[in-house]
Formats: sequence, C-alpha cells, structure tokens
Amino acid sequence: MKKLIIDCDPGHDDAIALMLAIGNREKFDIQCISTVGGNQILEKTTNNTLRLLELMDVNIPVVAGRDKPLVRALEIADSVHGDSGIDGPDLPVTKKRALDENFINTYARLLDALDPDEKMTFVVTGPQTNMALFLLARPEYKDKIEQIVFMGGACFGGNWSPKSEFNIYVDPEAAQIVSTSDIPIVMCGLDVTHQATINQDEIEYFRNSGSQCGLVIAEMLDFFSETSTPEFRREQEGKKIRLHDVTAIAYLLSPEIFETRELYYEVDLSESKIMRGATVIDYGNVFGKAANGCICFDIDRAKFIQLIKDAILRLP
Ligand SMILES: [Ca+2]
Repeated sequence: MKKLIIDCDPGHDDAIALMLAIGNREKFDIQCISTVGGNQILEKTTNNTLRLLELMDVNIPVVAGRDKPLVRALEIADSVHGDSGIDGPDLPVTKKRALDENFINTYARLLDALDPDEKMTFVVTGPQTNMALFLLARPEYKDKIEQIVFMGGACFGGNWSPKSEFNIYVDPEAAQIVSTSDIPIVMCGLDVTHQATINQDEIEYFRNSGSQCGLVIAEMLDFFSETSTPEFRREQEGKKIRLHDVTAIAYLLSPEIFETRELYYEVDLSESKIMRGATVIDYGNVFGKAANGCICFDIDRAKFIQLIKDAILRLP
C-alpha cells in the first residue's frame, strides 16, 4: 500500500482530490494531511480540511503548515473559491482539531517511522511552501521520499497570468526549490487539468448519487463553475469544469490514463506580471539538460471521471 502525505489548500478541487484519495484507502495509506495558505488563508484551509474529514467520517491526522509563501505576501483565490475557501455546500461542523505540532516535525516523524525499504509519496495540491520548507530544513530526508506529485504549473499558458498557474504563482521560490530537489517529480499542470473536465450531466449524477459526498461535489461545482470558468469560455465550450487538483491523486491511482513526457523545467522568479511563477518547460530540450519532471499533458477524461464515481461509492 502506498504511503501518502497530502499537502493542500481546500479549495473546491482539493476537496474532490481528498475524496478520491480517501475513497481509495485500500490503495493509499494516508499518513497525514497538511494545509497551507493558498486558495484561502491557512486558518480556513485547515478548517475546511477538518470539516471534509468529518463529512467523510474518517480520522486522518491534520497538521497546519505555513500561513504564507517563503518570501512573498500571500495572494488568495477568494474570487474563485469564495470567502470560506469552499463556498457552496454546508460542510458539517466538527470537533476534530489539527495536531499541535510543527508540520516539519510531523513530516520527519512519519518518515522516521517508515520501514527501511519504504518511502513516502507527497501529493501537493496548493502552493509548494511546506514541501520547500521541509526540504530546506531537513534535506537528509530526501532519500525517504519516493516522489512528489503536484498540481501546478503549465507548459502552454496560465490561469493567474498569461503564463502562470495559481499554485506556482503564489510561491515561485518554493516551487523552484522543489524542482531542483532531485526527487522524482510528476507535474499535473494546466496542460492536463484542462482536459480533466466534468460536464453538467456528470454533476447531476453526483447530485443524485444518494451519497453525502456526491451531493457536496455537486454543490461545490455549482459554485465553482460560476467562478472558475469565464463567461466567454462557457459560451464557447459549454459548461466544462476543470478538476485541477484531482488529477494528482488520479495519477497515483491510474498513471496509465495519462500522457506524459520527461522534460526539464524551472520556475520564473521574476516580478514580471506575465512571467512570475511560470513553469518554463524546455519542451524542445533547447538547454539539453536532464529532465527533472514527468510532465502530464493529457488524460483519458472518461476513465478519470469513472475513478471519482467509484470512489464516491465507497464514501458516506
Ligand atoms: Ca489546491
């Protein structure tokens, strides 16, 4: 069974990513969920995580990570995710609390507890601040990390600037530390997440699934569809909502449904309004450098949606 630490900033698509992971607990041993300031402030992303675990009726340790990027001021995405970070559904209130522990110590403790032949997989679906801080503080643990699968970046085009994707834009310095870590990296960027769409018929399937989690997915996407898709695109494409963060968990479940390429990338650390936080992917291998990422470009959309449907059947 794959041991996972999920680092996230829920967030509508983070929430569905957590459902996909927790609906597959026969495959994933989720050791901990850490939170970060990103889509909303840390207090809200942590609270949302705890309430989602209450909804799913599971006990998984949650630890709050860093509340702001390494060197820059936090910019949140409340225009997309709302004031709570997951506007739309009424998530259950909970008595669950985050661990009273520094997240770096939590990560180290969990990596220390691995068997000698075991490694940990990290899934990062928010800004990469926590991952970078851990690698800076405890570089000796790199060998215990099997891979880092993240949602973020893009080869062709952005969503927070013409070239930058939100997660990387928020903390480019953190993403650059991760990119140079020599740990195997899988990037689920906008190139693939723009293919990982859900349509209105599928949303209605979840609404009528008879499952609490299915209903929450539908109610989240009712809100998210209005804020995450500009009107011109809805007119062009119809209502197709991109389930960005969910792809990172889907990759671990079914890598064979993805099209990938091994490529070199680095992160633009400038103040440029266009380029800040762009993942510059050397698609033509102009630099001739060794690949440092497995970059996802396409996904079998029908199989992707089926993974979510299957997971929901195993959740309340
Ligand atoms: Ca996220």
